[in-house]
Amino acid sequence: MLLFVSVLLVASAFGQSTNNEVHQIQQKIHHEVTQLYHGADVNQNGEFDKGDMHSLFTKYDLNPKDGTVTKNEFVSSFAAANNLGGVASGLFLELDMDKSGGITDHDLNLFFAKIDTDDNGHVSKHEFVNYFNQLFTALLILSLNHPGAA
Ligand SMILES: [Ca+2]
Ligand SMILES: [Ca+2]
Ligand SMILES: [Ca+2]
Repeated sequence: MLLFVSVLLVASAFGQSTNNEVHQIQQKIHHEVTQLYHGADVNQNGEFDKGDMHSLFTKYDLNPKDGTVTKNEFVSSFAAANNLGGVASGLFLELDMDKSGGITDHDLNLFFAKIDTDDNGHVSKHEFVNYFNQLFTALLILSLNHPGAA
């Protein structure tokens, strides 16, 4: 639902922005997503796999370390790790697939299946970059138009 609303807002925001602004935002997102992909392939095997996802999850599950990543845990670690702090809250909502208020193993499995768009059990770089480009574009435009909302 969030994503659907975001896409509508992106559509209207793009209508108001100049092509140049849109281009700059897209370049920034592409750069950040590429960086994110390199950081996300924790075990350096050339694809984003479930092992990587769990390594990242363990990094976020710090305070307390209880198998659930809360919004606070996620937002503070994510904002510290890259230049995408503005989308951290929106990304948390996306990752909390079952809307339980925290990210757990259950969410990670649902999320992995969502990014694996061709359903072959592997998330390729192409799938990863495509997914996060779209998501971050939506969240970033949302946060620019509605500071504090995303
Ligand atoms: Ca925790
Ligand atoms: Ca959850
Ligand atoms: Ca795939």
